[in-house]
This record gives sequence, structure tokens and C-alpha cells, in this order.
Amino acid sequence: MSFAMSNGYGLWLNYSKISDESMLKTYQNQLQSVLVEEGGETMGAIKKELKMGLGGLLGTEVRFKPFQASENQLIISKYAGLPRVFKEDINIDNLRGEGYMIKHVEKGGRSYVLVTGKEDIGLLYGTFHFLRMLKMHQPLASLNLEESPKVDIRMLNHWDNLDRTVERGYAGFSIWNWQTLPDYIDQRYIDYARANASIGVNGTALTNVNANALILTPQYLEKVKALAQVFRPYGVKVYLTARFSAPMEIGGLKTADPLDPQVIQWWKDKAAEIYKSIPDFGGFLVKANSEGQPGPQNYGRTHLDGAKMMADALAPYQGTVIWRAFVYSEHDADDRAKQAYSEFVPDDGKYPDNVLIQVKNGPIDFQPREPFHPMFGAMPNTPLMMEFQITKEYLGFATHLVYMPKLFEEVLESDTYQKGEGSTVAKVVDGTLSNKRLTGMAGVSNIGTDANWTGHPFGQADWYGFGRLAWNPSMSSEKIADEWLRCTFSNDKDFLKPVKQMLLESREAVVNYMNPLGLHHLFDTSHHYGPGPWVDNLSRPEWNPVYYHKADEEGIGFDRTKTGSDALSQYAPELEEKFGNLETCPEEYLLWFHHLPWDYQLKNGRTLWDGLGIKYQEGVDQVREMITTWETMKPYVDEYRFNQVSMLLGIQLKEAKWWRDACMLYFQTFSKMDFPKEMESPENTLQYYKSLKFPYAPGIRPQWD
Ligand code: BDP
Repeated sequence: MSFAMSNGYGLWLNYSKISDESMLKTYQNQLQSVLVEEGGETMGAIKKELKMGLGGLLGTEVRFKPFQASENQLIISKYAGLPRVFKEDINIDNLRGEGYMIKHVEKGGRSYVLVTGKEDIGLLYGTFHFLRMLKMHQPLASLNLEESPKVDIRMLNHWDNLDRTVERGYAGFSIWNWQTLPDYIDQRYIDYARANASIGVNGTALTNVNANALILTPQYLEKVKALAQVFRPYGVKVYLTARFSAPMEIGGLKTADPLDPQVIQWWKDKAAEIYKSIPDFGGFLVKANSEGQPGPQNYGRTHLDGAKMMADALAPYQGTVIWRAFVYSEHDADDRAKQAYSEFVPDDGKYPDNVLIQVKNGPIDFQPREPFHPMFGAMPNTPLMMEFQITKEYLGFATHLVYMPKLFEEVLESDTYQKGEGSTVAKVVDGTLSNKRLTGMAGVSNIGTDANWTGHPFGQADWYGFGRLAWNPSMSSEKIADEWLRCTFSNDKDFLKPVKQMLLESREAVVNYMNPLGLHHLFDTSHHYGPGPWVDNLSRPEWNPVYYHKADEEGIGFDRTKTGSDALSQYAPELEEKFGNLETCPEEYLLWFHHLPWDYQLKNGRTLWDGLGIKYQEGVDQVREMITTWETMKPYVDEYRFNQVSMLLGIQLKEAKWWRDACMLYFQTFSKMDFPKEMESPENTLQYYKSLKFPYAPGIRPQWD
């Protein structure tokens, strides 16, 4: 295999020829020719994809033809444009605009596969689905499926800076080359759009939430316009992060007060300017009054005031404001986990129609495991957008194999009990629980300039899985893993079974070796690479790991029950009861909600101290098992990626041990107990681990926690 084919650039869309001879013959026979309805640029994109996709998979040139009564054909057309003979076989009433139907129909002794829908974009999605089926060697004979997205806005959030560094990016630099835009259109932009369309992603916020106002100047908007043009045929709308103080920084105003008439006018004019050149501009993503970012509170106003002002500016153009709920203040002595809820929930139902509140999956910050964010159960009258982090800031960067859809699935399946049992986060996000007017899911991108886009070859699965779950938040992570593995590597069951298993277990492994039993935010300063549970000297209390684990001679954990911060009261009574009671609190959340003595007895009869050591060890052992599994996969994977993954797993093992040893040695200074017999002895001293410094770790924010 050539370097170009095996370096992973082709993602799950690599279209090498189907190797199973009989499958290939069946497909070739079915796809004698292809009819693609004439139309605009999206139809053009479909044709291009088919040329590449079908051509590659079948190993023959694609024959585009009008309707043939004497050939087996693939027909891609909106319902209105279907050859008349098929119309009675099809009913697309239930499809949403972006939805599609794929159906096999026999007519006059011939066999047809119809990909149809209401809009061009639905046909593009259907085309990608059809190509995926071929890649997965699925039979076409009795095909009859309908698909519509369950969520309206399915977007990536790039934390990309204008200097091309990526905050919390571990796969190279930003793929947006602002210097050469708008004139130079990198092929990557097109492939990025293709990849997103293939999984239904329909929006992208190009810039960091820690925003730079320059992106809103004419010089940059021209570049944004060029990207929007590339993405448009693929149904991907562009959004920008709006720095709240932009009217001052680039507008020359003296204030950014959202109630000031000049400020209001400035945003209105800015919106008009943007929509003039990008008529389908998606809207603004805003991080305000969070971690030093400016916002309405600088002027004594509220998040609601700020969101309203921007919403008014975008409303004439159907633009959306995505206002982030990731807020916590150094002036608020209350538990950080409680602060977003306290600021936003009282205003439930007051936000304008074109505002979505974007809420991180958990109440702290993208940790390996968190209970779901209580806001999801508490704002029935406000559209809440899910924010996941695809990039693995707190899960081992791009060097660890951790299958993120498993984490996403766990959150989406969580029950908020908002309207009784079964009120899952998925139903809140897709709007079915409270019939929301606008729905959305965002994923903080893990994409960069690395040859394979995501650094770790398996990081692609996280991008893929995010898109699939945004399309359908009830999809199982196992099915997603199956699809991705088949499309990316092989359909061989001797490969699929063990590697799928490895993916599905990898998330628990990282929880075990980093943050077991409900521990969280033990990460070292600024870069979040590796353990720093001892850090206690940062200016803001809630930036220090000691704030979260609260280890002392008595025990460890954050008491969030009534005797502590009472964060539990932000959940439904059923959950408050369940998590608050030590008998019923799942052990995976134990130290998230409770401060417990070192000799507290776990369900298996062991002490909490032993249990911690055993979990850390289990995480290390799970990585060893991943290595053993991978070693036997050589026959199914090209040499290049096989070696890449092998080396990365080696690093993962080293770092898993580092986490175990550093954390257990540090906690031992409080527990004063021997390590459990199941745990291997630490390889170095606590002093050594404390001495490690990483001033140039990727994605670093030097001024921060
Ligand atoms: C934190 C990251 C920081 C982000 C912040 C956010 O460390 O870089 O800016 O989240 O989401 O987890 O705004």
C-alpha cells in the first residue's frame, strides 16, 4: 500500500476497491449506471463523490446516464424529479428537509436503488450513507430505510487561533491558513467539508471561544467568505466566535455595554455586513464572562441582556446565537460545579427564539467522567445545546487511544428525571422531551494539520462518532465503532471483534488510570498533560486540583451533599436521593459527591484506599490488554498505521503508570497506608513526579490552570 493510501488522510472515506470478489460482482451488477438529478452545486458534489467513491470501490468508471428501463441503476433524485414509474413506490412525507430515503425497487425485471428526499442536501447525506453501506459490504436487495437528523445544528467548534495555534489541539496547527485565504483554497478545506457532510455535521465555528475580535474585520471576513463558499455545497454553515468587547476593540466605541444604543447598532451593522457576503452565515458562538473573557457582566448586565442584544442583530437573517454556559467566577465562593446553573436557570424561558444555550456535558470541565450537567434537567423552556469535547484535553491528548463516543453515549443516556423516568439527556438535546424550537450539539474539534487530521489514527473515530451522535443522539457507540472500523480498516470479523472491544473498553481504562471513583481535575497546571494532584498555588482556588479532591488525613472527595456544597440539590429529587445516599450512589461517582474516610468500605468489602489503588492498577492493566490485542492485528492493518498505533499505545502505557504512581504516592502522604497488594510498586518517587515540567506541551495556555 502506498504512503498516500495508508497515512489516514482519507479518513473513513477511503474508497479502495472492494476486496471481496462476490460482493464486488453483486454491486457491479446492481450499479450498471447511475442517474443523478441535474441541479446546483450540491448535486455537483454528489456526482464528484460518486465518481470517486463508486469508481474506487467498484474499480470501474461510473456511467452517469438518464433513466434506463433496461439497466440496473442507482437513482439519486429529489422526489419531484424521480422518474414517474417510481413515484407510487415512495412516500417521503415523514422526512425532514435534510432527511433521505434509500429504497430498493424492482421494475420491469430490473433492479433500482433510489436515494431520494426533499432537498439536495438530503440527497448528499443519502449518497454518503449509500457509499458507507458498500464499504461495509451490506446487501442492497431489500433496502428500505429512512433517515432524518434528530438535531438541527450539528457543529464542530474549532478552538483555532488566527496565528494557527490551536487551543487544546494536539494534531498540529489549525487547518485554516488565514495567510493564504481567500485566494488559495487548500484541498483540505474541501475534504473537511466532505468528511463532515458524510456524517451529517452541518455547522462549523471556525475560531476559538477565547475570541479575537479581528475575525470580525473586513480583512478576515473576506477569508471567512471563501471558506463558506467551499463548505456551502456540503451543507456546512460557518459560525464565528464573537468577542463581546469587539465594538471597542475594532469598532472604536468606548463601551461594549449591551444596552448602549451605539453598541446595539454596532452589532446590527456588523451582522448586516456579514450577511451581505455570507447570506447563509450561521451565527455567533459566545464565551462571555468566563475565564477572563469580556461579557455583559462587565457593565452590570446579565447573560440574558448580552444574548438578547446579539440575537436581535442576527434575527433579521435567521442567524443563531449560541451562548455558552461555561461560566464560573473567582469572586463566587460557591462550588464551581453549581455556578452555571445558578446563573442561567432563573432565566429559563426568557431567551429569544434564536438563542441556544450551549452547556458542557458535565458541570466541571470535560473530565474523563462527570455526572451530566444539572442544567440539562432544569431548563425545560430554553433550548440547550450539548457541548462535548472531541479533542482529548483531559483524556491523554492525541497520544492515548480513548474512544470518545462511549463517553458521549453515557452522558446522552443519563436520566435527568425532568419529567419522570426516561427523561434522558438525549431527549433534552433532541428536543423531544420539551418540544424545543431549536436543537443543537457541538463538539470541540480534534482536527489539525497532521497528515491523518487527528494525530492518533483512532482520533478519527471520535470526530466520526460525534457526527453520528449529533445526527441521532440515541445511536449506540458500539454500532458507531463497528461502522468506523469497517470503513476505515477492515470488514474482517477477526479484526472487528477484538478491536471493537478494545475501543469500547478504552474509555473506562482512562477513567481508571486518571480519575477513578469520581475523582476529577487532578491535572497539572496550564497544559493539563499528566497528573498534578498536589497543585495548590494557583491564584484562583478552583484552578487547583486540591480544590477538587480535598484529600486530607481523614479522607478524600468533594462533599456535594447537603452537608457540603449541596450541588446535588440541582438535580431532580430522584437523583439527589440516589447520589446522596452512599448505599445507592454508583461508585463511579463516589468521590464526586462524597468526602469519605480512607478506610471507608467499598461494595467489594475493600477499603476506599485499597479500592483506589486497585482501580489505578486496573487502568494500567487495561492498557496492557490493548497492547496485546493490537499486536495480533498486524495482518489487517497497513504497516504505517499499525506501527503508529503500537508506538502510541506504548506511550499510553507509560503515562498510565505515571498517573497511577504520581497520584497514589501523593494520596499516600495523607492516607499513610500501604499500597494494596494488587498494585505494582511505583517506578519513581513523588518528588520526581512533582519535579516534571512541560513548558512546551501542545495546546498549552500558559496563563491558566
Ligand atoms: C477549558 C480549557 C480552556 C477553554 C475552556 C472553555 O482548558 O482552554 O478555553 O475550557 O471551554 O477546559 O472555554
